[in-house]
Amino acid sequence: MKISLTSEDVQKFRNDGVLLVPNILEPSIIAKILARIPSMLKGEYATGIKPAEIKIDPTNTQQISGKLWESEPEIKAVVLDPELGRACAILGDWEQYGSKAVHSSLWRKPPGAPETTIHQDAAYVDTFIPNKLITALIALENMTIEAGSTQYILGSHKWGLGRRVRSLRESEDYTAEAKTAAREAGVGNFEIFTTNVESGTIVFHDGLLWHGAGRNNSQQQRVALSCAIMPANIKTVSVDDPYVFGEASEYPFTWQGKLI
Ligand SMILES: O=C(O)CCC(=O)C(=O)O
Repeated sequence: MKISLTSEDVQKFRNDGVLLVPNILEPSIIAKILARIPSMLKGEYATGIKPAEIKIDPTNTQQISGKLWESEPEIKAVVLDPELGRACAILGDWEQYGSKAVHSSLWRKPPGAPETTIHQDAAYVDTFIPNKLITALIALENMTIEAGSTQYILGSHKWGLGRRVRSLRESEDYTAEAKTAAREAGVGNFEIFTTNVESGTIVFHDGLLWHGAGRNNSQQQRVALSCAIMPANIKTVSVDDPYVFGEASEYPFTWQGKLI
């Protein structure tokens, strides 16, 4: 993959907390990952290694996640691609440290799957310092608004680090926790931004950005791959955590960094 970022892109990312970069992942690579999904849904992984978190309720948003690169070589080639680590380092302003992959999720919304609670990814990696995170969400199908495209509260990465949400799937009001965070940050009303995202597009978002996804009102599955990338100088401050994160040293470099 090749990701070219202009200084305007970097500025836009830092202002909004999100940046769409179209036409990055080649259709042939996407097809290989999509072809693996039926097996993954049956619990069959190419290497035999099961990821840490598997949520595959057929009527809800499905998430297969953890160190997904250890389970699926086709996914590994994408998540650990140095270009992805380099792009995140430029956007996150950590080029001197290089980048590590700390998490990856396959997000699948079958037809009818409800909204995904608006949340902050950085709240789930708070056992690492510095708590700098960029998520690269790669559309593996066209993510139309009708099919439940990702939703973002632009600028909400400036609200600071909030709490984890109670559940990504079971909220009566999927915006409730974001409303609380906005109130706590002294923000009045906010708007939710969403758009049609073409297959192969990478949407980078700041780990502090509040985001979720809409209901899939279409007849097609909606699939995306998220890659959570942090600066390679992260240290673990606590491993007493119910989530899937362990020692920082366990996580692979995706890009070695550059001398500045
Ligand atoms: O678009 C989605 O399915 C939501 C993705 C998401 O919440 C994430 O990447 O953290």
